[in-house]
Amino acid sequence: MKKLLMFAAPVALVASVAAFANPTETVDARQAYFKSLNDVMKPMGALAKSFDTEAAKAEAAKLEVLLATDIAPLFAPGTSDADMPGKSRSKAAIWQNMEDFGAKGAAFHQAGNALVAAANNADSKAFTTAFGQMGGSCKACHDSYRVPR
Ligand code: ASC
Repeated sequence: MKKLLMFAAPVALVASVAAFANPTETVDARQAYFKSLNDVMKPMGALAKSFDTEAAKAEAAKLEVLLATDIAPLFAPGTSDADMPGKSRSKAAIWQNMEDFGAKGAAFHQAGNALVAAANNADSKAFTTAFGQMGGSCKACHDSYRVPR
């Protein structure tokens, strides 16, 4: 649990996630969070190919909120695929490898922060590089810890 807190942003939490009433609510909130992340990553992918400063800044502002969200409560114990088959796609391996999971979360934050900074600096080259790192950090976690469809 302690390591999972590495997901938390070092600054004040803008949009902290409350504790959830039950495992179903937890998984629903988790899936909504990652859907929001995907909703930002899609336009950012387009911007990584064809940069536009204002659009990049607008997406970066959304990403910043997501990065400032403490997602530890979204990975409450009892919400793995083994606990909730057909509902959860989070492998039980997460809770057995919390240190590595936290390290992957930290890499995700580092890449995300670089992406936000590149957008705000109107640095298209850095933006493209950071977008690649960000996608890599998503994939690394999925490869180890997400049940394939
Ligand atoms: C995305 C998204 C992911 C990652 C992953 C990168 O935009 O929704 O899950 O990038 O595809 O490999």
